[in-house]
Amino acid sequence: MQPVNHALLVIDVQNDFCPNGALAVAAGNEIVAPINRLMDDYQSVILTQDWHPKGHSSFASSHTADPFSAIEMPYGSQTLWPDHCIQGSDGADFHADLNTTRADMIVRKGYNPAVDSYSAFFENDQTTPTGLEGYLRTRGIDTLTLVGLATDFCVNFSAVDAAQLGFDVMVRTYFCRAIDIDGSLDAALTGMRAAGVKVV
Ligand code: VGL
Ligand code: ZN
Repeated sequence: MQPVNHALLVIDVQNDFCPNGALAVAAGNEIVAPINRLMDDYQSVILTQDWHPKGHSSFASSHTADPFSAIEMPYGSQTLWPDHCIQGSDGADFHADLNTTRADMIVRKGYNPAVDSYSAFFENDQTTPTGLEGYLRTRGIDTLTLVGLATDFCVNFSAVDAAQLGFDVMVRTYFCRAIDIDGSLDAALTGMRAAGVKVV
C-alpha cells in the first residue's frame, strides 16, 4: 500500500477514448481492468474527465479544418479533434468497467469553450488553474502516479505540469495508451523525462 501522501491520478478513461469512441485511442479499453486492480495500492484515487461543451473551440467542426490538423489560438498552437467528450453524452462517461467508486475526487476539464485543457492542472493557456493543485496540497498529497488516456496528450500535459509544480511524479506506461500523431508519443516521453517525470 502506498503512503497517504501518494495518490493515483487516473486520466480520462472515458468511452470516447476507447475503441468505437469519437476519438478512439487504440486498445484504450485494455487498461481498464489493470487500473482497477492498481487502485487497491492507493489510499487516494482521483479521476479526471474531459468535459467539453458542444461547439468547443478544440473541435475541427468548429472551424473550417480537418480533425488532427492544427490552428493558432490566442494561447498558441492547438490540435483540432473530432467532437468528443461532450458534457452529458455517453462518450463523456467513464468506461463502464472503470471502478469509479474508489474516486475521492473527479476533476472535470475542458469546459471553457475558448480554451482546451489537456492537463488536469492548467488549461492550455498554461495559466488558468483547474483547482487540482490546491486540492492535492490541502490534503498533503505531494506524490502522484499517473495512468490513463492518452499518454501523449492529457497524461503528458498533466505529468509535466505536476512535476513543474513540485510534485514527485511517476507515469506508468503499462496503464496508459497513446494517440501517437506525427511522433507525438516519442516527443511526450522525451518531454516528460526532461521535466523530471519518472516514466516507467
Ligand atoms: C485528450 C485530445 C483531446 C486526452 C483530450 O485525454 O488525451 N486528447 N482531448
Ligand atoms: Zn478533449
